[in-house]
This record gives sequence, structure tokens and C-alpha cells, in this order.
Amino acid sequence: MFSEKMQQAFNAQINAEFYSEYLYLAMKAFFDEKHLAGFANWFNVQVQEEHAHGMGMYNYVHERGGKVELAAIEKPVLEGDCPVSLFEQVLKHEQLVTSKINALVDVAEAEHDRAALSFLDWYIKEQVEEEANVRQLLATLRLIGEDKKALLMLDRELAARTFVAPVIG
Ligand code: OFO
Repeated sequence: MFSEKMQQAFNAQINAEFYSEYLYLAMKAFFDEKHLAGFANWFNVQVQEEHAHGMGMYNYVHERGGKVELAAIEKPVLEGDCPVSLFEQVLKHEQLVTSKINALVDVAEAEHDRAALSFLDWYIKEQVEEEANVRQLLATLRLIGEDKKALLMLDRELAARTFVAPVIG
């Protein structure tokens, strides 16, 4: 039985995942504008990942016999205008998403919804990976500092990132 509370909490998280997609699309646009194609590619992969995260929950709500309700997606606002400040924002954002997933798990626990708990395990692990990847990139960017050559080398490296559709749940 998929409770009303669970349904509402899942719908809120669907919105958060699609907001992440939108935020990263705004960041891709930032780097496209600067002709940093590798960074833009990295964010394009993020966009696709977040879409997959949102759709994973969308499909799950249906699978449980619930109703998907899509809310408005907030306008993304970029904090800063350099790679370091944007990646700081990404890290802060992913930490926020982690806390939202944890809160969703709390609802599943309170509702004694074992199926939802098992489904959400994938998202818990994914958040650990998301945060670790961003932390790593942020550390590299801080090391690079004002070195343009190193920044272009990193840009070339990020151009190689490809999207692999995740198997969720
Ligand atoms: Fe969906 O993991 Fe990022 O936000």
C-alpha cells in the first residue's frame, strides 16, 4: 500500500530531481557561452543523470499505483561567475539533495514502507557518489587557481565524460 504521505514525498522529490536537471542545464549554458566545451559536456551528462533520477521516481510512483503530480520548477540562479564558485554551488546543492533523500527515507520509515526503503537505497548510494565526484573536481579546480593552461587541460578531460543510463532500484 502506497500511502498518501509517501506519494506526496515522492512527488516533492521528483520536483527536486527535475530542478537539479534545470540547474545543471543553466550551468551547461554558462560554460557553452564561455566556449569551455568539456565543462559544458560534464554538465550535459549531469542533466541526463538528473533526468534519469526524476524519471526513476516517476516510474516508481506509477509502479506502486500512485499518482504523479508535477509541480512548477523554480528558476535556477547561478551563484558566482567562475568554475570554482559554480562547483561550490553544485556541492552545496548535492548536499541539499542528500538531505532531501534522507528525509524521504524518514517518511518511508515512518510509513513502514519497506518496498520504498529498498527502492531508495539506490538513491542513497548515488548521492555518496555525486558528492564525491563534485568534491574531487572542486579540489582540482582550487589547485588550478588562475592557471589557464591547466584549466584548458581539465576542460579537455571533461569532454570525455559520457552518460551511462543508470539502472535504478
Ligand atoms: Fe539526483 O542527484 Fe544530483 O541532484
